[in-house]
Amino acid sequence: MGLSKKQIQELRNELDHSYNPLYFFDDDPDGLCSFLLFYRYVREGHGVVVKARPILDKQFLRKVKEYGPDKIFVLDKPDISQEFIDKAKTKIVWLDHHGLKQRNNVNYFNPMQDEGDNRPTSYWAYKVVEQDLWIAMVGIIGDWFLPDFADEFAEKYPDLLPKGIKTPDEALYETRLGELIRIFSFVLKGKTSKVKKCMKVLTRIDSPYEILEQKTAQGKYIYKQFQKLYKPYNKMLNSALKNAKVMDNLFVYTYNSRKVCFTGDLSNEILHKNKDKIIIIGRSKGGEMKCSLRSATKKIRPILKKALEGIEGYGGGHEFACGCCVKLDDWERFLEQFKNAIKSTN
Ligand SMILES: [Mn+2]
Repeated sequence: MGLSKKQIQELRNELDHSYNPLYFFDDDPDGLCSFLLFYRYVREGHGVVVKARPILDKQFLRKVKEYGPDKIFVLDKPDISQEFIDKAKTKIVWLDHHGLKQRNNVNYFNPMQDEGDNRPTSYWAYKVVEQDLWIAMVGIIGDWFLPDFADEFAEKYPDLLPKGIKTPDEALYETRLGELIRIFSFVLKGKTSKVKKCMKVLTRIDSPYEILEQKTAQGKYIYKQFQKLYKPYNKMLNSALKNAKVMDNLFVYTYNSRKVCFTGDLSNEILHKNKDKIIIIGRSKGGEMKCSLRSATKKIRPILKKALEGIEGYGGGHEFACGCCVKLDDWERFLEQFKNAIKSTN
């Protein structure tokens, strides 16, 4: 069920009555595409990507001051601090699909109001604006969801999404639409100034082919920024596939701190190639191992919970996709406990 028609209309109304909106959004394709959908509908305002933290907090008040918006839209962010809301002194509209939160003085839209409906933010943003289908598809499938209008898209762009694709996983790794999603995902990993430039360029691109086939100067620019980050990623992917520790059904690969964090992307792609395994990708930094965990069939959240017992660390997430952080001194013990937990939760 998700958001009602009335709520979608209300969101559209908020956009129609804003002349200088400020958008804060999550740093993944779902967040970026939600922003692009709204921005391209209003054609005014500014976007700020909220990187590497789940909460929009007082640190971002200076952006409010800088742009002096008449309205703030917060997209795909799991949380906003009450302090930010109170001090922004601007109307806030919040569209998200993570767990429900209680905050005062915000106009809050979350499909989770109906239990279990966590369709991506860009799915709802598309319902609001009803334009730029290709951007909506990038955001939605980038969040591992195949929407009801995927067929309509396949009809219009059969070369990007062939008919018969039945899972987001296939769409991500076996189609040209998947390549486009990776491009959107990787341009967000660059330096802030480059990310800003890419955001701006993306607000003006009118067709996916401008990027995929580098048909315009703008499309070429996006593609080039993508490649700068995709090349080192690919290197690491190959190294992971070659050098990982594989124990029964567990695939573990760790690497030392680099400037760019690839753990999420690596774990997804490695899972795609090893569906029978549980994947753990860790990045060690500052005495801690930060991990992404993935599985196709085995619920890993309860396993992770058991494995963390008595360990200095924390973690959680979805049933088949989790994250955790473990002190390096406890790493080997954590892995042992993880292996035991797999066996005891058959
Ligand atoms: Mn999302």
